[in-house]
Amino acid sequence: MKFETLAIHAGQEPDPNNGAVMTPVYFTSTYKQDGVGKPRQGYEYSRTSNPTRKALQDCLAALEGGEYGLAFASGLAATDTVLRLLDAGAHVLAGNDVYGGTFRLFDKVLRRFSLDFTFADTTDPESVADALTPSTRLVWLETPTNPLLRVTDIRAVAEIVHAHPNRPLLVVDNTFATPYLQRPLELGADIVVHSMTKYLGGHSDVVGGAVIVKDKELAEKLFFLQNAVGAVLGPMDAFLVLRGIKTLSLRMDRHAENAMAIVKFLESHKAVEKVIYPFHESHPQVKIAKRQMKNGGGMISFLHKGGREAAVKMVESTHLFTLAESLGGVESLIEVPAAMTHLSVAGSQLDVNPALVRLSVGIEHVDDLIADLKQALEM
Ligand code: P1T
Repeated sequence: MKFETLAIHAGQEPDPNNGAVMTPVYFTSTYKQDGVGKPRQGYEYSRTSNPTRKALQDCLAALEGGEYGLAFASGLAATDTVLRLLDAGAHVLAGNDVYGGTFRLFDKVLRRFSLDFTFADTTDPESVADALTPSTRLVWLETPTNPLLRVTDIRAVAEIVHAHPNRPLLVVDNTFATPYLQRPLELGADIVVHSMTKYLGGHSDVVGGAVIVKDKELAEKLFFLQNAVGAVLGPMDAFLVLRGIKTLSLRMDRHAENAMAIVKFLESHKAVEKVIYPFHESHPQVKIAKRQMKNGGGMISFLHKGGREAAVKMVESTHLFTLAESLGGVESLIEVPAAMTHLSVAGSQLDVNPALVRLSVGIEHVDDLIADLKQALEM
């Protein structure tokens, strides 16, 4: 079946008890057993498994072209659980432009558990090859990255990583693209991670994370960790994400259509130094982006010519674009990453230009969005 059909039906059947078309929200922590050690339909306890969460997990697996999906309480909980596949002493090679919270988890938390991290420019497959060490067990990519929208050739990096004698795991955080635009498992990645808080949920009303894999053995390790660590998604949140996913394709098409028009507006505005968008001709990896993504997505970053102060003034002057962290909802958001979502990378190798403005372009009418940006740029 095609993506749009899977988004509505995968993992979801009318309820066998009463025919309810929408997946019920199973608010239960535990399940009656028919005898000692005889759970019904495999459900024992909701940290381990819950039917609403299972429907979402199965849907996610189908959308990413994987076999197994796992849902977590947040994107970072998903990331943390994946990193727990590793043993102390392992080296992780990560992209040098990742979400500030991912960097903070790696640098400030997981280093304390004797994992070693280095950050490299993954848009250049050669730098990945150079940065692999005999201890590398995992390579972590975002593409497009947050907030610079850099694009990594997943297939090229997968070939390099898998040719290494350790065969490290290649993980792709697919939050910005979503499986509608890009399917990393089909390009050679071993694990896909999402912040479902963003486009998958799509309505800024839920925090959640996901992990999707193809390999059975890897899935067994991850299901063990999901249960043993316990950072699971609750049933109400699973329902909200299931509902959000049903319109993912429509939303992503409109996000991208609006973003393209806004890119055109921004590039011709005198207060804008540089516009960054994966499908724009000036983007250094535009060819790769067009090869591995269906459209350019809904995220735009741009440098304000007036520097930090002008950027701050501008984001404080919009009316429709809400000044807020996060992204991927139907409503448009605006922020200054250096002072907000990426504050935790300040002073590190991942430092972000303070004049950078990030837009999460919503699905409002594009004329209203452009008018709002115009008045804010011209305040
Ligand atoms: O917020 P959470 O659901 O825990 O997801 C973390 C995360 C992981 N990966 C990417 C690419 C992300 O963008 C995020 C969260 N990002 C923001 C909150 C933000 O505004 O950039």
